[in-house]
Amino acid sequence: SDNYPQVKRDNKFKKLTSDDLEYFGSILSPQEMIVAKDCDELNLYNTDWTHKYKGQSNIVVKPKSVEKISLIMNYCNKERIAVVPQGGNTDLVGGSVPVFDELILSLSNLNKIRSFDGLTGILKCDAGAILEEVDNYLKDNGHLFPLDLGAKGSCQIGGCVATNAGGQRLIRYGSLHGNVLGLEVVLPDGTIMDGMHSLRKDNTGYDLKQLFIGSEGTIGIITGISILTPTNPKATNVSFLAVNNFKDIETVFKKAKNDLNEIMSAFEFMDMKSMQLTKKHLNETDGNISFPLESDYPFYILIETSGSNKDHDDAKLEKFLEDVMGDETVIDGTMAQDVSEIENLWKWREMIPESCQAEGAVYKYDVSLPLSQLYSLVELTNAKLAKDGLLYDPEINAEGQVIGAVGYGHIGDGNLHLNVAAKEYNKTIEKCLEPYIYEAVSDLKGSISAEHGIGFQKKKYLHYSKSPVEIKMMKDIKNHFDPHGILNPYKYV
Ligand code: FAD
Ligand code: 2HG
Ligand code: ZN
Repeated sequence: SDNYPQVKRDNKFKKLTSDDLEYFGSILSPQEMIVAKDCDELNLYNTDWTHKYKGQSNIVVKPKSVEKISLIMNYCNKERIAVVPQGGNTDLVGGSVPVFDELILSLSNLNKIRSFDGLTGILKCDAGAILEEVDNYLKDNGHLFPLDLGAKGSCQIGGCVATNAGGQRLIRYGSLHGNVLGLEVVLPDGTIMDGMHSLRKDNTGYDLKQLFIGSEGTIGIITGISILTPTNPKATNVSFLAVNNFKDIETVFKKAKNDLNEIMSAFEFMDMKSMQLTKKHLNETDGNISFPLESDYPFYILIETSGSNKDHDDAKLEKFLEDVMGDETVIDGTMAQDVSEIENLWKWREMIPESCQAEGAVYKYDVSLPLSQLYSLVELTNAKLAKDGLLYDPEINAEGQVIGAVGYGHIGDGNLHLNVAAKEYNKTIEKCLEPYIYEAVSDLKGSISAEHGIGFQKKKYLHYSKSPVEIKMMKDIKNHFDPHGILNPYKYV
């Protein structure tokens, strides 16, 4: 289709035969396999979350054990059958779905918690465990998962590690590169690497697990994760604020780092247009929820604090809010009073991705930029869309196919999410945006992916963020682990 430019199926990969199906059937039960042409269930595994990419695989295997995964990989490697590892399929760069007829290896049946140590906080679990379920389990045990994101109800721990997902708590707990203590990985030839270590300190040579964190399913199937989890802070506060311009967000952020310091656990921003799209979408789908503030403002900030002493946190946050509202940096705001209000405020932030594609399509750019220039990319993009005559406006340009470029994201990490909401995916819009946006990011010395990865979408654009020497080294690593290139082909490297 239009979204698959200039890629051809690589004929070195075998087309599945009845013998292959028979082999899979000999090691998997009927519940561990989906094989049927065009059935609805298969469609779900073939289609990505944004409905931009659609593969044509006729088979999903869902093994219940690491040993079965090992047997399957060993067989696929020998037979040159291409394989796409799939977790919760919430990937936003087209990485989790096949491009052609690759076999889909879903981790969803490998979903147990293996062990938890309440003293050290070290959790060991299967890759297919769902983030929200693991987080709930940990909360019952006085801890929490050091990563939180809007897709928590579907995404899997293995998928998060495979993309090195960042999310809303990174500002507080750091990245998975720091929290993951060990991994169990099935290599492309079926070898099981048992690295489920539980040591915080282990300087015995190359840190092999790091290669798999963020590898996006290109060099191994992650089957087990050992991770350090923090104790669950008992007191949580969330405030939702409005400011007049982006510069004021910087001011509030600087002050929050100083005054809220160790209790700050999230600092997110949203622009007016992203909230307008979310209002529209939530009105249509969730009539019970009303916008937290009286009117529209140019920018919004969501600040979360979490600590161990409610009175202490309340006092700090109240003083902070008094200051920023007193000098009118913050022009309006509200604070959640209980757990359900906290959830409601977060909803306004977490529903933006879904709302941006409610009109049919969305072009997503997930970039790191120097903080002071972070929002300029949204302005540049809207100007470019207007110049190319693509912006919809009922009075001036009723033919326009683009609703607009919106900006939001994780300010604390210098991570902008630029979403271009459109009515459909088409080449004209794509040509207007790419490589324009990647060039702009590169000029500003940013990264073309802050947290979602490269996948299929940004494959052509890796050189905007990596040097030729770095790309060569990445290819060497890929070839070392996967000499036949069977794992997640056509993507990344
Ligand atoms: P999938 O989408 O299934 O796969 C992701 C990639 O990893 C694919 O390349 C796949 O081949 C590979 N893979 C999956 N499982 C394995 C495995 N066990 N072994 C090897 N490779 C594997 N990301 C952020 O970083 N921060 C956010 O705040 C954030 N918010 C999101 C909000 C929404 C609403 C959505 C839809 C997505 C969001 N994401 C975010 C995108 C993010 O990448 C995923 O949510 C998550 O990391 C993917 O997990 P998953 O289990 O769905 O993996
Ligand atoms: C978020 O922070 C996610 O909400 C998704 O990373 C961002 O959809 C996006 O562009
Ligand atoms: Zn994000």
